[in-house]
Amino acid sequence: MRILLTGFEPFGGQSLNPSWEVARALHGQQWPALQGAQVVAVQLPCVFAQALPALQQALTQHTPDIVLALGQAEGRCDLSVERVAINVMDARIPDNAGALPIDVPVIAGGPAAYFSTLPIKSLVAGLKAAGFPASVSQTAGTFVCNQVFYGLQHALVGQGVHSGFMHLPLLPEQAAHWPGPSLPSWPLALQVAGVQQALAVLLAHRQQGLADAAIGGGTLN
Ligand code: PCA
Repeated sequence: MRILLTGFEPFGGQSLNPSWEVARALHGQQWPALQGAQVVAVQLPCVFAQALPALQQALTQHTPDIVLALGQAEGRCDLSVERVAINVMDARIPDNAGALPIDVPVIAGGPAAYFSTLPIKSLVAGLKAAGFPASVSQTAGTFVCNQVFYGLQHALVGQGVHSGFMHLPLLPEQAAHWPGPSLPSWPLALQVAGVQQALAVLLAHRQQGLADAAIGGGTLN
């Protein structure tokens, strides 16, 4: 089993991005719940024009069975498992190359949205059971994270790879200097442990061919 973990470079004037700090901490690591699966971390540029080519290169190079894309979501207070990626780029701040696309499709002519192919409800339940606050999020925004999530799902349609996106809170070092009202943060070690637990849940599902233990009995995931 190969797991691709992506994280983003810092953006918006920051010098850290928790998604990359977590991904790189887990690159090449082994722990019991991984059962020998390999974890490869790849950093993606926070640049609309470069993120999807970099993602595609990583998919081609590593041919993963599971992809968990990570991103920073300032203001979120838990591990945010994203349900859906939408076909729009609508930036509120410039990306790292200064681009500010407004109401532009991620992929012209593509479907309006893609659902995550991760077992999102089981993932949230498995995180909570291990003590990590987590929730399903209904929007990954309209910035580069959503673009990458959409491009990821688009690239893997019909390939049987389990893929999706999870947003992370800020790191304490970032929150301490954040302008405006104070924002929640998680220490890096806690974020790393949470993502380790997420990968354990995803692997167990993948290996056992389980359907999502959807609360309420729906069939979407
Ligand atoms: N967060 C941004 C882009 C990169 C990141 O880590 C987002 O939520 O779109």
